[in-house]
Amino acid sequence: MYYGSRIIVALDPPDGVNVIDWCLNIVRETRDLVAGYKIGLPLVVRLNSMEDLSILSKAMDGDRLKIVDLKLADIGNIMVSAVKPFIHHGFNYFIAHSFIGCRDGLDVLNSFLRENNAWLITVVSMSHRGSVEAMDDVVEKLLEISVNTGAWGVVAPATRPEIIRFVRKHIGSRAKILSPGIGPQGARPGDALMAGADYEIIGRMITRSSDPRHVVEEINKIHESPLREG
Ligand code: BMP
Repeated sequence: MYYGSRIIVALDPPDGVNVIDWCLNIVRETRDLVAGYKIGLPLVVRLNSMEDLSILSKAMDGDRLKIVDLKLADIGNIMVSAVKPFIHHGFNYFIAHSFIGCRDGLDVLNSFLRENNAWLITVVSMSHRGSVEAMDDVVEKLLEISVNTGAWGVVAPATRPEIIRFVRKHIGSRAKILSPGIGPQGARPGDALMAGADYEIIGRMITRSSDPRHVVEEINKIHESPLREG
């Protein structure tokens, strides 16, 4: 068993595959080398049965982060309805947008998650360029909402390390930072960790490779070096 990996693999299946078989192959090849997995709409909308999620969550080792990324942005009651089936099938971390606010929104979701041994992750800035059009102007406000809600973690972009540095300075150790945007989106493995992130969310660089296990091993090595220096 490999402890200490900072990699969360984004399981976004390509066209033309059986999505559960595709995920299971990658999970079985990498589960002893990563911190966790993230599933989202590209997988969920192609499931034949929600029961398949149990097979998938069981294949991930028990102590992995099993993140569901629906980027929820609704009233609390509706978000609770949306996460319930995933909790039932063994998933335990859920991503929601922070811009919806705490009262009757994130606070309701967070309370429900905590009662069910699950944790909230909020989005405070995104990795694509459009994030600067609105979200990045209010990152501080979004962080305040996230911290007031008691979010376990926040998503901030590996593509803009200055935002990660800002987020870390602002929240200290009150929440984890999870950073996507590595590989096809432009950031390099290790960039986000160097800026203060706790985990790097990495999809295609690993999942589209002919040897996902090897890529994960190489990224773990890169991650260990900045951490040693830091
Ligand atoms: P990839 O490494 O293949 O670019 O995938 C990145 C993953 O992170 C995707 O699942 C995407 O939904 C997610 N993500 C992102 O790319 N940017 C964000 O700002 C927030 C995300 O959740």
